[in-house]
Amino acid sequence: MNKKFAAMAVAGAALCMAAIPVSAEEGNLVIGFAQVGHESDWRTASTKSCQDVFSAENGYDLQFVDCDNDPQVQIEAVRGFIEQDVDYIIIDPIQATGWDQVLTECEDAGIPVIVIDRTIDDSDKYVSWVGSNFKTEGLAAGEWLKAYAEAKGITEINALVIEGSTGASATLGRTEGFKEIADANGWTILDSQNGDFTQVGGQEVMESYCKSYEGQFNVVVCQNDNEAFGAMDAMKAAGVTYGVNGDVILISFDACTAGLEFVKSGDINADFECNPLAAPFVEEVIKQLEAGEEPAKEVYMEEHWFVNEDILASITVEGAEQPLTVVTDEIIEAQY
Ligand code: GYE
Repeated sequence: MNKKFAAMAVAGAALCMAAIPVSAEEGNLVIGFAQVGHESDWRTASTKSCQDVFSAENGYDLQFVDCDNDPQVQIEAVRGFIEQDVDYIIIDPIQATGWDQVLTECEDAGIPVIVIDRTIDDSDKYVSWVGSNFKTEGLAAGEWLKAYAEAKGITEINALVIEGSTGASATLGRTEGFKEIADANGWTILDSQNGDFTQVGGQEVMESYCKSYEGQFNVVVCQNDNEAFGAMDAMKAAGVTYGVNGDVILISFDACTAGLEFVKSGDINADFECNPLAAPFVEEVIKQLEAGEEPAKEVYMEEHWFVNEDILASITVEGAEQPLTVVTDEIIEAQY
């Protein structure tokens, strides 16, 4: 345990100091990870990344809890880690708020918390956060659509958005970023509903959109690939064509392998990457804490914007020019 937190533990939690981590192999660091759930390909890649890095071979004892997208279960999982007196707690917060109380409990127990992926917006009682800028992703989707529509001579945008889970920072940021560009350009967002980051959710929302907005939309924005897979099934069933040869421009986020395959085939026009491989950076933070160093409060993952057509070289997002990558087999091969 690093010095700063050891000192807090002495001050705050004599009881926890006496506890012994369960099933810890001699010398292994015990890591509790409260994962969101198993809703998407992205999530599977995130879980695997943590399991690979925090393996017994690497000197860790990973206590993994799949919280099944239930915020209350996640808070209780964190309390369980405190009871076990784990060495570090990793949280991928299902919701952006509701954290200060349990993070105070972690602090009182002297257990450093590292947040990954989604942000915690109502407490700063954690050591580091490693993740993505979701608003930037939403802005990128908007900037790409603007440039693409111009290149194709499309003058009117009527968009339907399928959001991720309500209250998740990934949802909030992507929604805000895309809406900012939509508002600035006078686009119509016909509707924006929760598809819960799942294929089933995406399909259900799209089925209802196809009925309510028949013939009225030319853009669908899905806030992750799995929702896009469901939306494609719903559009197909309703006789709506999409992708580079269709009537509807389909935009997605995540850019996991299966998503990129649909970009390559032209079914998804553009896919904005969210990199799930945070675990090596989390390990770096833990190593720094073990060495008594102070890690960065925020670590941003590197990500790319993927497209099917080679008609735009780059887009400018928040003043920075970023290239667009045309998906090839080699890129798909190398993706998670
Ligand atoms: O986009 C989605 C997942 O929090 C960034 O959660 C993550 C999101 C990701 O279920 O696929």
